[in-house]
Amino acid sequence: MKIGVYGGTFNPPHLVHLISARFAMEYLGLDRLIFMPTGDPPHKELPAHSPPAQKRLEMMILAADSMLLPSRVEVDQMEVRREGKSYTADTLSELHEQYPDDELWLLMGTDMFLTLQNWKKPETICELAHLAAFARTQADTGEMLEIQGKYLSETFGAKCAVIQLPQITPVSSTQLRDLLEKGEGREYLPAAVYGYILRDALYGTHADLRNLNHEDMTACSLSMVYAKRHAHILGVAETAVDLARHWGEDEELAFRAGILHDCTKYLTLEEHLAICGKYGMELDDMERQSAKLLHSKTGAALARNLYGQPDEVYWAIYWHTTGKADMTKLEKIIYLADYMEPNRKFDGVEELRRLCYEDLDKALLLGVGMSIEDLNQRGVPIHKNTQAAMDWLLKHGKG
Ligand code: DGI
Ligand code: FE
Ligand code: FE
Repeated sequence: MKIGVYGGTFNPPHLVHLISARFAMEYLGLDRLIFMPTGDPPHKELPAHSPPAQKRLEMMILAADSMLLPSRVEVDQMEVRREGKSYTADTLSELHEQYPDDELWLLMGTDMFLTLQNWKKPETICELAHLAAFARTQADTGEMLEIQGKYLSETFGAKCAVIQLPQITPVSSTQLRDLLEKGEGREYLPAAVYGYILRDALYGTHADLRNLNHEDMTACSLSMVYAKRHAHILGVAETAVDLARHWGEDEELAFRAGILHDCTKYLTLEEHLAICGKYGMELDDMERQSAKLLHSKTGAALARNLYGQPDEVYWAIYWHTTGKADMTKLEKIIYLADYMEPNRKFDGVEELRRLCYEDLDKALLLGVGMSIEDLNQRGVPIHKNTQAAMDWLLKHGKG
């Protein structure tokens, strides 16, 4: 197996890192890629106000996840966890023990490549891994890299490759930090990383989480969930706005409820219970045992208490999983948008989509009915609010 090892401070990780990584995987034919955020970097001090290693690690995890290659790309915590200064030679030794039969490729920027002889134990590095330097600009391609490659191979037996990156708008982490402080730069970041930065007010950003514009609210929401759910969340927001327009409901509230509805989807049961406890939410026995049932409640709680959303948004999120008797128009819209946004694929979804624009209650009856059938088939107990939604629709709806 060929494994790429991409180290760096990732302060913050940005799109040029990801594009470089993807390009290296293709160019070198890597089976896997390991991002290795540094803990305490030996070659330079981190600039003032840099987030601690743990936060850089969390941002790197979000960035790597956004590549949507979960079985091939991972983030290793070895250097972040290691006490004291971290050296690449030590890291490679440890990786070599983990992967004795695999071919390691150390990926790095040209500045690193050109100074490799000054690192700790360059001979060990060159023995344990091949080297790949990213050439970002035309100037990088020049003689210097070739001469350095030759020098490293003659001196340390290194095997080197130069990866000429495609034309990309170059941005350095230094430039990016300056931009972020001025409220700019989000186009250089995966949305989830930008959202993480806003939520934590990193790099001098100072977003008011209770008054976010659409773009920033989207970034914050996406930063809270795995990337595989991003398309669904965006689809729900878009579909909810469309349904709101069709049915004369408030499009702004529909957007906010849609974009935030699943923001707590991947919390653990303990985390859900902590949030419910914090905001004094009453739970029944079934809810206390089910993260799936709780994510709508905790999503609502954070929408209100973290993102300053009004009651309408709170309740639309609160009821989006089970539904309930006598739902408001916005509640119906979010429930249905969640059910049939464009990424949902199941038998009957087309019919449900059509009904949503014809009769909300009929659509709801179909949706809740399918849910109950599905839960029954899987032997999952029906929550009383799901049943109450059904009963109400049968009595009052046009079923
Ligand atoms: O969060 P999404 O996946 O987008 O969709 P959702 O909020 O409708 O959640 C669906 C999950 O919730 C699904 O795994 C089943 C669960 N669920 C929905 N209704 C009930 C339920 N679980 C139980 N136990 N009882 C219900 O009535
Ligand atoms: Fe949900
Ligand atoms: Fe959802």
